[in-house]
Amino acid sequence: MAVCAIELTDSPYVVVSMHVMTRMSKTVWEILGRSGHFVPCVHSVGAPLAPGQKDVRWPCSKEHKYIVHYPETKEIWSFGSGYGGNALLGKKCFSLRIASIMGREQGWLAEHMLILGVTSPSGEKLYVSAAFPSACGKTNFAMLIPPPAFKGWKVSTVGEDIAWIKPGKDGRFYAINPESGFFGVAPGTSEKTNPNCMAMIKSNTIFTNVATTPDGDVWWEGMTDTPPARLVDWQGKEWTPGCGRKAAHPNARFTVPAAQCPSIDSDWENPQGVPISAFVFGGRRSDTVPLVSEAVDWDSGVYMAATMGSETTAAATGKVGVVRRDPMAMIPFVGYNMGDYFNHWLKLGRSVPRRPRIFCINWFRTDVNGRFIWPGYGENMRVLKWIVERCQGKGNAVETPIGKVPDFEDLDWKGLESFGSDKFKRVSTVDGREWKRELKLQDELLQLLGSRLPRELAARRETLGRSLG
Ligand code: TSX
Ligand code: MN
Repeated sequence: MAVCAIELTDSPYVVVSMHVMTRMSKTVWEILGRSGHFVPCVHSVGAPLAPGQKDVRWPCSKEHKYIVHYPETKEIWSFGSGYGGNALLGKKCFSLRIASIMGREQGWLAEHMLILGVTSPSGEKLYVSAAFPSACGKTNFAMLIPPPAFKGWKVSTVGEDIAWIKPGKDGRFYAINPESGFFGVAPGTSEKTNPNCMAMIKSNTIFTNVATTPDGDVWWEGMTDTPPARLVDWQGKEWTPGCGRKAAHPNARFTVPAAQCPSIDSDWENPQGVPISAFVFGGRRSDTVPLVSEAVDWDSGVYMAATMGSETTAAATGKVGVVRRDPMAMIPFVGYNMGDYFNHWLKLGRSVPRRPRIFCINWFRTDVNGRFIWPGYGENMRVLKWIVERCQGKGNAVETPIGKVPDFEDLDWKGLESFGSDKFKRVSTVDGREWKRELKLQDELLQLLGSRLPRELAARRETLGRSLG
């Protein structure tokens, strides 16, 4: 499924980062020969270093930034930005925006999804692909470590950001991770939230906009409970715990080879991809959306994915706590009309006989005091196990107007006996009043699509409205 691309850049930062993120090598020239096809990418930071300037931080243009994609000729031109997604053109620009156009033309999907494997104690292995908007812990989920009570269960990582998914000859979808590295958000990453990741970034890692310690190590908010007494912050200034500034930029990053991931899957570089049994869509919602639900069929699943949203967290842009719709976590990345994109999903799914089941998850329901009810992190394995069992035709579920959900008894609670059925109710009830309001909010998104809204999605909206009364 690989595609060749060539990026010209004036940034050494981009060169070394691309070496981690892609399979940059002489082999590309051999594959291309004299006439092979490649995606041409040009990048300039748009701000030359002054003669003799040795600043290790990269420059960028203050006035002009253009990140331009040409769907017809599949070209990418990026000017004026040094930031990852705008400069490492193989990532969002190519693997999602241009690739989504290629996928539409050629009958496959380029998705903003992690890919993970779940192995049960019996040795049976299933693959799951999942899409989350930002601030939902996608990288943490891709590298999940099951709780001690789940002896014999294993989660392995194929990718944590992008999946290319194609129909296989056996009637299943197969997915590859087109990248060879992880470009992850540093703040919040710790031994508690993602021990696999902390082990992974001990070597061969490029850190961007993090703080540094006097002994030359790195630090960011959330890495340890107590910050070091003295740091140099992400802008090179002296920093102490009480100074009132963030030590690391909130979007500080690590760039690390995927091969260093302790949970990397044995088939992560299989050129055939891995067979996908389930698509999972998530969001950050304090109410309404249950812990987990399964769509009744493909079209309902696409509706769920198309209307998924997250409550805003950072106050940087607009209000906190309002639902922002981000269908399939692809709003910034689909290279063509969004209605046509949903239609592509609907049609492609119909053409694949052994299409995956579709699930929707939400780790973020809160109680009356605003505290998270679900423990999250490794405990998400309980939800993942139910998803796997559903795919195997084993797990039990009860029907609700919005889809199938597990009863309390349908999840495995061993090792988490303190999480009683009343707490479970609070994370998983489907409230008719809340959902009627939710449908009204979803209408705002569907209306934006105008005449490009696929008939199937309009029909699903009608069905939901009727079943909620
Ligand atoms: O990544 C997260 N995941 C997925 C992990 C596999 N986060 C971090 C989100 C921001 C990037 C979560 N935060 C998750 C989660 O499942 N759940 C929560 C909410 C939460 C936060 C803190 C606690 C519990 C849940 N703390 C204690 O229980 C002590
Ligand atoms: Mn991403």
